Amino acid sequence: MQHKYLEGNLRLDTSIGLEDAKHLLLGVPFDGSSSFLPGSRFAPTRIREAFLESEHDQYGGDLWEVLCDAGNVSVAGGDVEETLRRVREVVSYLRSVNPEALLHVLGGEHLISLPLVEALKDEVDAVVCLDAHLDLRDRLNGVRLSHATVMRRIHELGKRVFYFYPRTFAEEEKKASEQLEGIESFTDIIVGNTEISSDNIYLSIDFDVLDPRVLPAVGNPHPGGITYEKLIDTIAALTEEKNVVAVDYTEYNPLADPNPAWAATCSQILIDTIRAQEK
Ligand SMILES: [Mn+2]
Repeated sequence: MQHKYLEGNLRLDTSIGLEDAKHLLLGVPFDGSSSFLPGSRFAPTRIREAFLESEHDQYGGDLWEVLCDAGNVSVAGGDVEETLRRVREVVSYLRSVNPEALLHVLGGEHLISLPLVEALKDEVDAVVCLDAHLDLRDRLNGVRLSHATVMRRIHELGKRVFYFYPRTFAEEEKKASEQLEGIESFTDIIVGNTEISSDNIYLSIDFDVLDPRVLPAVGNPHPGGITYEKLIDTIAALTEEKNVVAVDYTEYNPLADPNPAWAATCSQILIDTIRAQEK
């Protein structure tokens, strides 16, 4: 990997190159704004390990032939703004090398969606957010750049934000979601009519959208939530009806995870998302 902010030591050794891949994998091992359980910085490596143990050809066609792993963004320690700048720079570089590939980004915490949408702002009309939370605060404890403010910052970029399955929010977030233009929430998806008015979407998957009985190892667990099957069906419906430009997978926390099954759940969601595109 050529870029100075890309670390390739832990990447998957797939058979296709960066320029020719249909799917690009990128890790952002950053959890610098976590307000409850830190540890999602270890997720990209754990999800890759689980990926190696999974079957890649069970649906016909081998993922190793369409996927290239670009490695991890080199995170700037405690410097949040510098880290976000590096993410933007790396994504712009990947776009210049391969403008066609679908980008799959492993967080890390949810704040990583901000520099990703910024880097892809000319390609993306709206962000579709699968999340227990709205992440619409203006500040969290006075902090502007946080996992709890990320969708507010993205909305300020002029992007619409569509939520599926949110189930907990602060009063400030509820008001913002009602008063700000271009924000909508859905409790279900209607296959054949996703009710989303934008065509080119950025899909943001916060793993805490899942019921903690399915995946408790997240930064901010909350009771309730959807099944694994519902999540996969939602991704499949969005894939069929929209042009998905990039997908992020955030908030899985290996430090809250004594159970290898949970990394496998995250890895399988990545595999199923790629598979939905390849159908
Ligand atoms: Mn969340």
